[in-house]
Amino acid sequence: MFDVESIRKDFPILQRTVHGKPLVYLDNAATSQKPLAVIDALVEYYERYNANIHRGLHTLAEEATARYEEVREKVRRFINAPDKVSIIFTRNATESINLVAYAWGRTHIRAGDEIVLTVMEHHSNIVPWQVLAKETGAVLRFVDIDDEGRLRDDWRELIGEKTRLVALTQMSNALGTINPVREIANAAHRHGALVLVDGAQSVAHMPVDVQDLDCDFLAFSGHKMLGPTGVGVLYVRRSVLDDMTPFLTGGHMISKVTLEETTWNELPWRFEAGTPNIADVIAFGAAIDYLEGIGMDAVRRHDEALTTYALDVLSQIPNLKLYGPRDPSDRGCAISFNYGELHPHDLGTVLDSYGIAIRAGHHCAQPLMNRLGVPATARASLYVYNRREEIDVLAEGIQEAARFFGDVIDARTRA
Ligand code: C6P
Repeated sequence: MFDVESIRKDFPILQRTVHGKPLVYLDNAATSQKPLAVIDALVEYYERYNANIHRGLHTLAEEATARYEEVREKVRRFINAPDKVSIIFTRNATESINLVAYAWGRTHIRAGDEIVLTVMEHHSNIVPWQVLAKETGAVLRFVDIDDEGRLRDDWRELIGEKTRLVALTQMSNALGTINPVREIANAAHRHGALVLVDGAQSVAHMPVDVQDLDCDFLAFSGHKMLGPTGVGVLYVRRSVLDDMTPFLTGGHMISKVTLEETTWNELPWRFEAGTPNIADVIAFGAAIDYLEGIGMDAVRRHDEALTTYALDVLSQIPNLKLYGPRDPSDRGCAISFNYGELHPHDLGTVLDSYGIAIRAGHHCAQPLMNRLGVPATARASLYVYNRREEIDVLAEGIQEAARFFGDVIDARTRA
């Protein structure tokens, strides 16, 4: 049974006040809060078995190695990857995508090849491909969106004989849109192209199954799904992984080094150079346990119900423009909006004074903002511990801010 009140008790930060008001945390698309189980796992590692992994023969090193590698298996299960060696730990989704651009892109993309992206991508899924395209002479093509922020059907024409890679987000961080990844992957594969899914938002909010999506790469971050910062995941289809060259080189990713040459370590350690983020990976395992305890279907149902409520309440505020699909079943719970001429930064600052944390800005999606014709939006993004009352507080806060700035503008006009 999904019980938001008992979930809230697991998150110590939700007890705090901000500017004398109870914290209303609605910036989950940026990073989520952490349950005690995750915080405890971090403390336990440093208090009881802090050691480097894969190197030492002593007890602490063996314990740390076992706990770290257990998380690889947990991640495999969580996204239903067929093979544990397909799971590579990175620092974040951004690094995961860069790893693909370097370790696969540089050896597989040539002048004239096409990489298909969408206009709703986060900068992390645009910039690495721009850099690669500049280096190789490849061409980037972008799928456009319709008025509700859904992908237009033009991907059917854009994906063709020249396409080598289709890289797209499964859930937009700025519009909430959930994209038809499986259908797009089928089209890409028919043309011999690979598919990279940016799962930075989706993996935290809905069941994601790489076999079902039939993707070749899936990139995501632990910190948006209750885990600590500093842990990312890259899933790579096994047959593709065998054909990739290392990204970062140095310790831990080698098998044998002489003064003349080096042979690589086995998969997946070949792609994890240097001492990894041991403590945070182990605590990320606790985050996965926590989410599995709730159940990802239940997480999705909660998100959808709360999004339905939020869209309903927010759409009743005059002058408030909502972005993204109106049908909650087509979207996640990152809800972007603008109020009249009010700058989202001003709105965000006033909301903060009421204890409400939202994000205001371009959400690292400047091409999308250009496409929408706005410099920025305000964004409220929800998660497992949010409840309806907080949406009401948000709606009240927006209206208070509107009154405040309305009065300021009136006073200026009178002066
Ligand atoms: N979006 C947001 O406030 P990192 O920073 O590497 O953990 O995640 C990057 C990233 C990639 N793709 C999508 C769809 C994302 O939403 C993000 C992170 C945050 O929207 C921080 S900019």
